[in-house]
Amino acid sequence: MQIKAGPLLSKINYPADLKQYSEADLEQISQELRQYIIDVVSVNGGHFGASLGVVELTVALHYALNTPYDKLVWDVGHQAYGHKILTGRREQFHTNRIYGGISGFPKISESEYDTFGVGHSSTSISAALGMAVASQIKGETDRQHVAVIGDGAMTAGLAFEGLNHAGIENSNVLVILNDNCMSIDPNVGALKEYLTNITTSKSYNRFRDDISQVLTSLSKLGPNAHKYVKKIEKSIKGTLLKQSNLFESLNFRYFGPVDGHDVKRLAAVIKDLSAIPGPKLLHCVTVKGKGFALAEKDQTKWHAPGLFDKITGEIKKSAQDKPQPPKYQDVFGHTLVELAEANSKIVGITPAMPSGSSLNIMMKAMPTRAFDVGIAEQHAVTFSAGLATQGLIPFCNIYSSFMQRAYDQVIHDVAIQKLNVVFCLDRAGLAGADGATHHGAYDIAYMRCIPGVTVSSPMNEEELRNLMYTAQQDQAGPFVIRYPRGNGVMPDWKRPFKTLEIGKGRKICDGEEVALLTIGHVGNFAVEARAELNGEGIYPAHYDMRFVKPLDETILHEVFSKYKHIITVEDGCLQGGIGSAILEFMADHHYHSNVIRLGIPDHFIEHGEQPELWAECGYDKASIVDAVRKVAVKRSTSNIAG
Ligand SMILES: Cc1ncc(C[n+]2csc(CCOP(=O)(O)OP(=O)(O)O)c2C)c(N)n1
Repeated sequence: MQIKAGPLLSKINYPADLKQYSEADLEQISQELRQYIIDVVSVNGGHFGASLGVVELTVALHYALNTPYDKLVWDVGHQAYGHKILTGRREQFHTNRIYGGISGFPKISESEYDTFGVGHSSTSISAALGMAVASQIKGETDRQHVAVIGDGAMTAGLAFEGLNHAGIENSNVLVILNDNCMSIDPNVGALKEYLTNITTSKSYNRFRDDISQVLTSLSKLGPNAHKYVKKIEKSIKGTLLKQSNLFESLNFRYFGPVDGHDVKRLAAVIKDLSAIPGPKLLHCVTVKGKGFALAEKDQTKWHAPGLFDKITGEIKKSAQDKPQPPKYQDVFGHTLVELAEANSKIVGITPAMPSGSSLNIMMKAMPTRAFDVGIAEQHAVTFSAGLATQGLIPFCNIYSSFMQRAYDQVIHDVAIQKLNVVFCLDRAGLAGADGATHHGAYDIAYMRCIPGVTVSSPMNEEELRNLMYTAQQDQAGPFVIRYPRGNGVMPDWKRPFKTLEIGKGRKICDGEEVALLTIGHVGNFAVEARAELNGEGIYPAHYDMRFVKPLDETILHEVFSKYKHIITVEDGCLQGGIGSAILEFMADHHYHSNVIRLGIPDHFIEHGEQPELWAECGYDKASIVDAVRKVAVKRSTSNIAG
């Protein structure tokens, strides 16, 4: 459905069109841009509050800078909808995050205005610095390089690595700190408190007013501008900045805090800052969800609310006539509290995803035993390792794709020391509309090669509970439990705990000729496929492997002895996945069966609904049916229970 833009916005296809308008029009343009985002996201879904919060900043940046010559890097990129709309993609914006449509994040291959592909946080300063140093080397010293980073993203170590380096390179980097006090959930940590202090401090506010006056007059001063800035800076440093400023101490010139919703002033400040060489930081205060009252009020809920009625604000839920199975994340959240009530050693850790992982359930029930550590996956893992050295049992919950950040910590800090950390990897497998940056495609491969790590995946809610129960009893080193985004299959999921034998899978049914070996939730696709195949007189066996490592060798010996064709199914990359592990087993034990592997192929999978992506990759129910049909011999009756 095509949505109509307002009268000014509809004439803006590129930043050059925006620049035709006078400063006096910028407020109306911002308003129209905000409305357009509301109109489209309400019927299409996607991230919401973050883009609303930077509408004015987006307009000001494209008005003041010379994009795409000047390089603009958005951190995370979930706030870049306004940027997309102003840079040639207004007409396609209704396809945002839809299969085959534009990406929900900036992407180099999509537009020359997208200078850097993002999705994972806190990369913008390093990337912008790389671009700035490249410009310097190429002699393009008039080019600006701007990183827009949120206060949440600023909590990551990577952001500080970028600041630390930028502070000694004399290149043109402007960091715009978009401070809205929010991550997805309320932002956490000492840095947040520091930023709040600056924002509310009287002396800094006076400083802000002084600097604003200087900057306003600067544009009229032309080439002598630097001299004046230096002079003013010196006097300010001598007085106001006596209370030391974190960014100043890293050699950045700090400006702000400024009102991030005053578009005219922002445009003027950004223009003026462009005239100052070297590393600079503009502290910009915004409200997440600005302009949509409900989103301003409940910022976590409106981070990515799904479809909603833009007039009433009612979030649309599909009506279901019977009880639905819960989300895996909620089974994790409730089960962890249940386990922690019985075992005082259990603690919970999340790097900035309390709502997304449902660790917020434990944070509420047991605030002293559950920790949101900020967007800091590496720290989350090593912090968990430290807790484990003291005999606690950390359940460290990290989205599979974000865990990629903390790989060395898993090996170096946890596995080599054989520490008992339980890693719960949420969003394992194809994650859906967030696309390639967010799919949890690699964890089976990257975890199973580490010595001493148990790697498991539940086929349903009960198995998830039992794996968590087993993991806290197991004292044999790191224990990984991977599970997907979305719902399980058991409305009646709260069953009594059972200890599972490590490295033991289960036979779901015997069969003829063909055996399906599945890991995790995709086992349910195989159950559905079998039902269809049975109707055609085809009877594959089915085993839920449950553990990738250690592999159930008893099952594998049985399968390789009994079946001609073995089809492995996994919601993970084929290279190095469980199918690969089974091929290794086959070679090591000199079996010669026909092994067919279904899983994620060796290229990056874009965005779309999960079922669309499962089908594309060839491991949804229909693909399993096809794979079995190709090798199986039909018969009309069977004495084998399906
Ligand atoms: C490495 C990594 N961890 C976690 C996330 C999930 N995530 C997406 S947006 C976000 C919050 C970012 O907060 P902030 O930078 O302040 O931006 P805001 O949404 O407030 O505008 C988080 C935690 C991510 N994208 N990347």
